Amino acid sequence: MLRVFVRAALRPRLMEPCRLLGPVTQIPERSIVHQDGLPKLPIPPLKQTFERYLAALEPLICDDEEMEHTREHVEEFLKGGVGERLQKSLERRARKTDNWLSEWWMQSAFLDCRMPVPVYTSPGVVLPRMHFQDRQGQMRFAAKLIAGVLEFKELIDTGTLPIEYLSGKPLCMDQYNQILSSCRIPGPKRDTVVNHAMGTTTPTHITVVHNFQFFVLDVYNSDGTPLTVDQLHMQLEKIWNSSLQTNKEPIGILTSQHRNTWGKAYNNLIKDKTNKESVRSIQKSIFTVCLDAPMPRVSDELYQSRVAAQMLHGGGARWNSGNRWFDKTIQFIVGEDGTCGLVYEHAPAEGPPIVYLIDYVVNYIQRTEMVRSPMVPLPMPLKLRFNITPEVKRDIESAKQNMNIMVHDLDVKVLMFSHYGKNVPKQHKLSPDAYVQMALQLAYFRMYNVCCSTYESASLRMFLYGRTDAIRATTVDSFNFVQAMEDPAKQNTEKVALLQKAVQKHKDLTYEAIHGQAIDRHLLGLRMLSIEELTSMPTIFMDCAYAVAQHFNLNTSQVGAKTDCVMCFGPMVPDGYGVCYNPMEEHINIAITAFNSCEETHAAKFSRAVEDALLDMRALLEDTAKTQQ
Ligand code: COA
Ligand code: HC5
Repeated sequence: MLRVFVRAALRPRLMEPCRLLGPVTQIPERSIVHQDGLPKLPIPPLKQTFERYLAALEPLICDDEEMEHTREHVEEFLKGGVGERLQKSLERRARKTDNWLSEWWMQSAFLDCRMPVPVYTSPGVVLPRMHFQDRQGQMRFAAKLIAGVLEFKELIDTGTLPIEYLSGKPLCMDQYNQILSSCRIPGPKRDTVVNHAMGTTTPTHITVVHNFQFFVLDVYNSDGTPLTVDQLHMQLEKIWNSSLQTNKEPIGILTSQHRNTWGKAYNNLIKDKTNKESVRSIQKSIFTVCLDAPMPRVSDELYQSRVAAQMLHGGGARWNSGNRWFDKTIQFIVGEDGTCGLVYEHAPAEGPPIVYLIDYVVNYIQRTEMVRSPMVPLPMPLKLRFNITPEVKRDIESAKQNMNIMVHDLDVKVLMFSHYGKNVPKQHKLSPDAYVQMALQLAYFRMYNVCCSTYESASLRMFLYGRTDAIRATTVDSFNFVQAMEDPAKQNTEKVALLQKAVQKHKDLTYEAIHGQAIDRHLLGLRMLSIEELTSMPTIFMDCAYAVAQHFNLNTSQVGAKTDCVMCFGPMVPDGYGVCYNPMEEHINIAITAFNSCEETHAAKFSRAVEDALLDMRALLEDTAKTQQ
């Protein structure tokens, strides 16, 4: 039975000025007000957070004196009254708002963040390679994809998406209202996100980009029905045929700039009325489809890594980086050689709703045949005009240069680990997610002989408007396990026992995180309030240990999909790795990124270390199980 939810955005959101939601005019009657039943994000007890913070630091800070200093700072914070005062303020904020964190999180994690969105914040998704090999196939596929997304949109609009669950608890569905018809807008200091899905006139067009040229494609007939696959196909053909020139200015590449730079360039760009209207049309559109030019062919082994890079940045100014509007929340990318996937601007939503949409659309594509429908002549899709003034031209040149630097700097390796999947850890009664995390810990330790601060995303969607908190995967127990694996004097039974303990610890941390009891967002809240309410920053946020704890060399996330796709994102720090994995029942897709400008990191080497770690861990479990029989 499908349960329905009410568009959460219909209720007034306190403290959410950063989301410029359009005026709400239609309030659909819904039978079950799912969102209203969701609990509010709690504020963990102060003492608990700091006990857990000190425990998290233990494997990371080897210097006893430094650890002692931090203990003193924590003690002073807890006993000197400052902690209590901030905690009380936080509790007041929680009482007054639907979610005490969401505005702060939106600002600090996304809108205040000045790095370019491609590579630094926007994740990519690579779909399995499709069977088409030419332009016809590309058009047919793109037409089905568009129709599939429109069918999914209908579920969002009517509030009939099935409610998702985690650990038996219903999840907040609000993010689905944010992923279509929305767009990030650059500002010289802070960005905003506009969402046109709730306005008086909701958008009825998508943006299609081909050879750097942008088109408005109306995807609904005048009676409100969506265009059929056949009709969409015809319209895409028209777009293709009227954008054959390949010498156009890649205006979209402006959106890949550092946000301050883009903020200034944006104001300059939209001074011109035609440019302003064209930009508004892209921002208002439901989503974007990028029909990409063919990329250089690579071996089958490198194919997935090449496509992951194409999703993250487009391949550079010469290739498809200008065939994007990186501020757009969802951009589907379809190439001629069977390449397809997407890049999405992260501010409005987490990966799981995007992946749920993909699973739906892939299923739609598989079950849909193109049926010839009676052809009502449709108008030619409108090509968006841009007046390229010398200043805009200068901004485009600078964006091209910076994009090329970014492309050269990103090191991507996709590991399609085919030896086993969730099945093996499950057979050994271990949580697959915790098990993969321990493999990452082992790989890192083998490469660097130390452990590092590790971030794993945990969903907070059990709570109204919840986004994420962090599971700090490096623990005393994970450290004991990886050290034992490298110690020839240790018996296998002991190694297995340490693995089980480390996995259990990870499971406990996961449980705490998804139930709103992790430490990172609480610390963020206390720090934000310190800025707002105190004259000086408490020493807990100023010491070396805090800096080490925040420097996530391993930036990881599990995003499970039904579709055999690869999810990817860039590292969080200059000397770190981004690791996104999709554990399937019998194999695991893992995308690893690093920066070439860092001599210490190497995505392919780390990938080999992860593969070895996963193989060694299975061998350890199986050998030990055999000897115990
Ligand atoms: N023995 C046997 N099976 C076990 C087990 C055990 N000890 N522990 C877990 N399992 C099973 C589970 O029942 C589950 O089964 P399923 O495959 O049939 O669903 C499966 O193994 C997976 O469980 P596990 O690996 O423990 O974790 P999880 O899938 O619950 O994921 C998180 C953990 C942290 C990833 C998840 O809680 C979460 O927060 N996901 C969202 C992350 C996110 O938002 N990422 C994107 C950010 S943009
Ligand atoms: C399509 C997969 C997207 C995964 C994106 C993701 O995991 O983003 C994390 C979100 C968060 O708040 O934890 C951030 N991270 C990339 C830094 C892990």
